[in-house]
Amino acid sequence: MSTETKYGYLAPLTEKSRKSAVHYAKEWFGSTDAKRIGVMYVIFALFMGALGALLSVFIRAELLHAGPDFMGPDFYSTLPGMHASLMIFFFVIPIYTGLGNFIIPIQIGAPDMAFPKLNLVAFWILPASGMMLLSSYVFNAPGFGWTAYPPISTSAFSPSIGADLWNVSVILAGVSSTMAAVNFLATIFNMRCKNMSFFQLSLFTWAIIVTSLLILAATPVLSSALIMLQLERTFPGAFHFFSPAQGGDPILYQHLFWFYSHPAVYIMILPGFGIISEVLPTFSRKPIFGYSVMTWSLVAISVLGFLVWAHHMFTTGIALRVRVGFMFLSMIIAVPTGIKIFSWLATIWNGSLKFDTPMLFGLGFLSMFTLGGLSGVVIAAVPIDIQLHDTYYIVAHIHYVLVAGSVMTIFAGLYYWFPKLTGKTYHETLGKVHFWGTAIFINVTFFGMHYLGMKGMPRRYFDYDPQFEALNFISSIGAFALVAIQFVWLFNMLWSLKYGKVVGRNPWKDGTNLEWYTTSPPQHHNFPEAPVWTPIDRSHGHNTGGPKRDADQLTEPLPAE
Ligand code: HEM
Ligand SMILES: [Cu+2]
Repeated sequence: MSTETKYGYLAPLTEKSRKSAVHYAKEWFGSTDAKRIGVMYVIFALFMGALGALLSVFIRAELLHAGPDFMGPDFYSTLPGMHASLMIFFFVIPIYTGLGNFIIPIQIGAPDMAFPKLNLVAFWILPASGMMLLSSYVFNAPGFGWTAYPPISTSAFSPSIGADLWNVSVILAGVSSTMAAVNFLATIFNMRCKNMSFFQLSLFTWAIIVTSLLILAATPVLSSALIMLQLERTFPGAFHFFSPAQGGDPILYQHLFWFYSHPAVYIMILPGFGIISEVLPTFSRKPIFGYSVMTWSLVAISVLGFLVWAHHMFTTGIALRVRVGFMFLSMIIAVPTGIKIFSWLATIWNGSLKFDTPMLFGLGFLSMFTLGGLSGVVIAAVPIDIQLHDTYYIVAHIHYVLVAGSVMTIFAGLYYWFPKLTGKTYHETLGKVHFWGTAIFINVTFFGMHYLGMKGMPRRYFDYDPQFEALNFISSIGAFALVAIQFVWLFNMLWSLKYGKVVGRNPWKDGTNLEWYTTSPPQHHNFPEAPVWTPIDRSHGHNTGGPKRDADQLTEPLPAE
């Protein structure tokens, strides 16, 4: 076996980089291969996610007991916003972009992304803007949360350069994400292999299409709001869009911000829905239930996602009839989401289930994300939200959808595709330990927050009333354990890179999409020759054998495993 077939895209390309680690690294940093860019995204996002987790440990350490413990209120105030910015803009969104880069071209049978150089630029913007975000800690990090509402975010109340750095960094992250979205759309629209029509696409590919459309439509609105904010910060004499003292309208900022940021919550979950729609069929050994309603519900969620933003603004004094409209639309989003949940349940129903780690994360997602969706419907009700807005109930909601939701799907995807990315298996028992620890500690950390919120504990505060101590203590212990158990995962990945068993093309045996028909790890340009897709009945076909593909199109016959 040549090194290229054995190590695929991981193999050094030149004699020089074979001999020197520095050259090999340089080759990666400048590579336009979507798989290498994808891996760089994943590693970078995991690094930023680890920093975000560190900040959450600081938060929970301070809240372990009532009264000041470790830090002052000024430093504390920077933590929730920085934690959220790191997690949203630098962990969840980019890690999906990374997995998409790796998997999408392969799933559609293309050799690479449509614009490889744009792809590389889009990636490198992120470390630059990430450094900007972090360096704001050197110049007085802002304490205005991830939402940066004026007037607190104007120069009168947040004069530090740190606040400017935060702002510009988030604008740049948006630019990067827009570039990636354009690239995904161009790739999927133009580079599908023969016979791969739109309704033959995998649901992960569909999820990336819909997410990219959301990014294209929503991100420019966030950028506009932040650019307006920056103009007002830098030239306070000349611009006053938002400062009420000069006749500006702070509520206008909230409309612009949430016009992006509600769709953004779907930018942070739809690719995860896509991953789950790959994992559940593979480990249930059945095709996905209701393929076409699964695609249309993605579209419906994204359209409705643009019509609900003011549910974040129920307490800002907007007219009641407007609030009621937004309340109904918000509740209606639960319908297409429910369609997905029930279709996933129907997918596993009567399947012959295998409980490998990706499946455990898939099932964990299904049960726990639903709780987050339910609390969403609760706070979508105007009278209830007036009570619960800006309390810990919202923190509970966010974390059930984003940690029990998005993060569970990310791990499902990382375990599912680990053998494809590396050509090795991971350690299954360690994977299971990681899953159970994560699932249990998520609930220890976040469940009690529902009660704290209902009792009136406000979010983003440095201290709390002593009556809230017991639940806060439990939550903090849960959070420390949740972070600690992630080291099991890290160890597993590193250990398996070296000692994992070498795998064939389709290690799960029941993977049906094109990534399971190329080598593990795939070669540069993914396939030796352009593959030809044999159309399958996506909803009904029995898929244990996978779609029949012209085996001659691949250099080696499909393995018999
Ligand atoms: C049935 C679906 C959902 C409904 C009806 C819903 C409803 C709401 C409402 C009304 C709020 C504002 C509460 C307030 O501040 O008073 C909210 C906040 C939030 N939701 Fe949801 N939600 C849903 C699903 C999701 C999903 C899927 C995600 C993410 C994956 C998400 C992420 C968030 C975040 C991050 C916030 C807090 C934003 C902040 O103020 O920092 N939600 N949700
Ligand atoms: Cu929302």
